[in-house]
Amino acid sequence: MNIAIVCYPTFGGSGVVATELGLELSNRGHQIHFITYNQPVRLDLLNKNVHFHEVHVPEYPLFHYQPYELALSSKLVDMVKLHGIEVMHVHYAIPHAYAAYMAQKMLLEDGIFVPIVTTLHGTDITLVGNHPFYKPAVTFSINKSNAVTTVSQSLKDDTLRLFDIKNEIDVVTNFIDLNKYQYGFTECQRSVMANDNERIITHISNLRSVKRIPDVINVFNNIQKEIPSKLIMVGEGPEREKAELQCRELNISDKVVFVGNSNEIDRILCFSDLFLLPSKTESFGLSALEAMASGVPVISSNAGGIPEVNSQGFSGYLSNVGDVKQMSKDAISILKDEVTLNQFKQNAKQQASKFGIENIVPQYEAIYKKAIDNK
Ligand code: GMT
Repeated sequence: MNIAIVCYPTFGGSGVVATELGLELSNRGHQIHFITYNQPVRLDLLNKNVHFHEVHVPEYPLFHYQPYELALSSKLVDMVKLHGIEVMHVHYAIPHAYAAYMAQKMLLEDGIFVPIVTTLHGTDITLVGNHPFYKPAVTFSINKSNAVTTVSQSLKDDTLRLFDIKNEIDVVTNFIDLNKYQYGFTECQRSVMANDNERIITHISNLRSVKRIPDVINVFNNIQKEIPSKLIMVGEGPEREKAELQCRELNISDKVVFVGNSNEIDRILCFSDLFLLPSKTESFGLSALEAMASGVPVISSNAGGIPEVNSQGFSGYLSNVGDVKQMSKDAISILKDEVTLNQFKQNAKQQASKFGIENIVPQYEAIYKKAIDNK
């Protein structure tokens, strides 16, 4: 199939999922056209089946806001005509599903029908899309899509609860390419980050308030009082400065490393012993799945779709949002001895294998095929 993938190219789960999906589809022989305003961050492997078409939005002083949706829908029309694209898979409702609908209508004027598959990722539903400013447009875009998917059952439930949806929604969970996480311990370079006697705790996110960064720091603070350890904070975002201040106030700055955005997530996870994800909301928690695929147990909240990913008492532990005391207790219980930690590490890998890319990508292929056949 000839497939257009529209996504955010920045660091963030939805862009990562879209990119990994496109790459796997290209390995399976499909022609993949990424259409977005920058080359997606994890798209470093351009091959003969992968194409990247940049959406330019020329600066024009009259416009206070540059019209990205317009540029994107025009680009979609051009690319469909030029490359014979058969389906547009848009990740994130705002503004991608909306722009795809406009493209579909323009193409129909020329007698070309291209179905839209919209994948909802979470923040487009629970945080941004639900705002009264966007809600009518998001509802419309979901209802006008030819197929709609969510990355967890929890997100499907939220979508149906928050919007007036007439369309069917399929749950297609996020996935992981387990082969990318098969480092041997010797390749991990653990000593770069910590002493031999220290545990390494990791958090990866865009450091926004929804990730509850103060809880990450407080849980770590409690852990390090009992067990020598380091915290690696990966990602950039508005909470970073406050988090650094919190570390100074707790007098643990020498034990916390802020590494910023990284393209080497797998290397960092390779030497991690525990992953923290205490989010307030989380449709899925792709970072937790990436951690588990690397054999890193997860201490998380039980918000949104996280319980569909992290298994209580097996791959880690889940607690109510904000229950720092319980999270700290559970973390220490995992880290306290080698035998327990190694068992949880093995379990984490086993749990991650339920989300193998080879099981999930065929579900998207079937959805594309159905949408194309239903012309
Ligand atoms: O978590 C974020 O802030 C980024 C956001 C995104 O839109 O990229 O992530 C969402 O999509 C991911 C991929 O499907 C999910 O794993 C995240 O749970 C989801 N984030 C939230 O629901 C807060």
